[in-house]
Amino acid sequence: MSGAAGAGPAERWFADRFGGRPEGVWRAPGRANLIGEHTDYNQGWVLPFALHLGVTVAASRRDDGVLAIASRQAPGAPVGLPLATLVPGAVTGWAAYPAGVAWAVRETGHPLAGGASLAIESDLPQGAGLSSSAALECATALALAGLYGLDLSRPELAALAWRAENDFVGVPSGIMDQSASLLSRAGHALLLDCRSGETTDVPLDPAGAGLGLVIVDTGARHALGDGRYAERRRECDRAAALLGVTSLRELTSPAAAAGLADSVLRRRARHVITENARVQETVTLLTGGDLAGVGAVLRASHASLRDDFEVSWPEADVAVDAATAAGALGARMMGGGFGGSALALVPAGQRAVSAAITAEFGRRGWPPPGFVRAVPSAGALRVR
Ligand code: GAF
Repeated sequence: MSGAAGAGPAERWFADRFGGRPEGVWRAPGRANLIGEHTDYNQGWVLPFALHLGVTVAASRRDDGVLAIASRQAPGAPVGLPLATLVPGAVTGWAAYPAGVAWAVRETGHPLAGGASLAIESDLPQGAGLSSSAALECATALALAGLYGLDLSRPELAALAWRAENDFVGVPSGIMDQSASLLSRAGHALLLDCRSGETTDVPLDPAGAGLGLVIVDTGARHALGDGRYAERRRECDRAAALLGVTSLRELTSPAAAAGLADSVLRRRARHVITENARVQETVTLLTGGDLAGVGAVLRASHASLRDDFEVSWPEADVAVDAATAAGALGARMMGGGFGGSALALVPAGQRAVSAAITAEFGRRGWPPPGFVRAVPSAGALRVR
């Protein structure tokens, strides 16, 4: 494990900023999404898995009612926020995420009386579409629950981390990322039914299948709050309303989208309907031990995200095409879109795919992409 995976770096950072030893250390992973993109806020299915990279929070209670936060990725004096002043919109920038979680915890009736000191350390690249924000929220939620002995289940913690992001920070995300970070099991992907909240662990063992899952950080940065993600959400809601259903999840046949006169809404609905079917297909393949068969499903997902949902971006399209041409079984863009990472399913130990993607980027004068081997890992936990 790299960087901040153990308790040590966060504990040292805590000692540096606040002095002494923290009461505990908690860690929450980022996520990759195998399949099920832009389906969570349509009440559909997603199939993400936790990464080995994540955010670690070393924390102690305080007695002055202040939330003091220091991030090693944003050096400077700790940010000090009196808990009583936490209201949506009051905090901006990275500190809004942990502050939003403290706000959400208090909103559920747990006062966190004395406040807390949080020292944050991360080995997740930011803006790479690997859910660094959700990992920060989930590590903070787990830390505050641990410090104050709060009786909150994992799904409840995911819900309040999601609430922090939506209602405090003001980013209209779905529940996938927080669920993946808190509920995943090592060696498995997490099948989440976003309508019922029901989860199922689905075996995902690339190495055992002689394959590898590679994350390609395209270097193009994205922000969920830039308006385009929210626009997609509005389009989906509008399509569902016009089709007379409470959510696009209710529709199972792509033919249902044909009832929409507006060609943009028709394509948005078609993506959601076919993507939900691809999640089911992927689960069937994985359950039957056919990870290689998932390659074709990943390729179809990318085409749908590119052509129907229109959330792909040039670097992702080039990475996916180059990966496939160089021998990947399948590849697709990942996450909200407009920047971030792609995911490729490759034969184990194959360097041809990353070499081909790097060469294509170079040909276009783009900076070389980053590569991370994605290992389906455990969800958030107390490290010490
Ligand atoms: C982002 C959001 F945070 C998720 O909720 C999900 O909608 C995803 O984009 C798209 O599938 O990661």
